[in-house]
Amino acid sequence: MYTQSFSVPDEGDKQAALKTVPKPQSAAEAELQKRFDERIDADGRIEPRDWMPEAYRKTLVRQISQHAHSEIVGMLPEGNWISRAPSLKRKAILIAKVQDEGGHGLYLYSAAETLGTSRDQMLDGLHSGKAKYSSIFNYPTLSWADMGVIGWLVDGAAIMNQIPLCRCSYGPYARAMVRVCKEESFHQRQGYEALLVMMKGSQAQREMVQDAVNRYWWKCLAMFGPPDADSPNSAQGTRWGIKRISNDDLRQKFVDATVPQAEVLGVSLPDPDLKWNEARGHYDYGAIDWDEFWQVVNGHGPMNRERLATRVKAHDDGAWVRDAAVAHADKQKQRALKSAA
Ligand code: FAQ
Repeated sequence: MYTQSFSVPDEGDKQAALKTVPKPQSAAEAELQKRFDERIDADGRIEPRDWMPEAYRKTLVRQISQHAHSEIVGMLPEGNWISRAPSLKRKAILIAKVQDEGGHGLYLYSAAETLGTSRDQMLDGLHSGKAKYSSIFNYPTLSWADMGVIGWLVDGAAIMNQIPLCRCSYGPYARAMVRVCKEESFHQRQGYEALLVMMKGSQAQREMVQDAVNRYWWKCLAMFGPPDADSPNSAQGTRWGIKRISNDDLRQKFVDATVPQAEVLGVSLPDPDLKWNEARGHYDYGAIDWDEFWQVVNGHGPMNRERLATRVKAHDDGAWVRDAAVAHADKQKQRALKSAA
């Protein structure tokens, strides 16, 4: 259930690819499909109780659950620095940010549950290694500057990708994204501000920031997903109004927005091919290492094992809380039955 339920042939022919969605069987289903298509074409919203094609449902469960997993696994690299924050102010900000990411995971699991999948099923997918989560969280956080760079670049990339999702065709996902984006924008600014302070500090601090930028830049570009030509889910996701802007277009927007921010900060971006292209009206940038990306996505990044092991342990350690909540709910039910009798 965590991978695409229908395969899109890599023929470079998007129309042919769209035809792989199974056709409705009965006249009643054909009518429902027609209404669904009309609503999508009119840029309307699909809500949990509306009829929807199974492939649309599965695609949303795949994307929303992976997004939720990314948020909660994304708590780990920064959580690692809470006890080592350089001041009370930075510690309070970091705790708030990490808590927000946990909250984002919860809104997203709830949104995915409206599609008829349980949280346990989704977590099983994550813990067994079947479900994906964002590649970016499989890298270590080596210095305090990584906290600033994650805010500036990782949250910056996340916002770039998530703003169009506020207009996604599935109502609960789109609504969750509105709040998530507001919070992410605070995350991005706090990271940038922390870096500005460090860049005005000592030479050692400036070098620490540059080192963090060097390590994270290319990984952030890969966060947007494979190039459009190698993105099997894009054509159908776009047709269904889930995806509004393509992986490559979002990546380009991110580069264009980030280069001037790097100049203000006084850091260089580690790409000798990065330069303004007057004819395109965009920055050109160098080649992304897609082999490394797929290695990481397939579980072989520097921190994949540790991230999953930490998540599984946290889940197991929390079993008593879930058991206590179930026992409490059972007691309340018994009491209600007794007083009704
Ligand atoms: N990492 O055909 P496409 C955050 C997979 S939240 C791992 O292009 P699609 C907040 C993809 O799933 C960051 N896997 O797929 C935060 C698919 O595999 P599948 C997460 C990736 O869905 C900040 C295969 O490659 N954001 O950072 C990645 O059309 C700081 C082929 O790809 C979201 O999840 C990747 N980077 O487009 C937290 C946003 N990219 O499933 C803490 C919602 C691609 O077929 C601290 N998701 N893959 O087996 C999306 O917008 C889309 O799912 C994309 C991928 C754009 C990620």
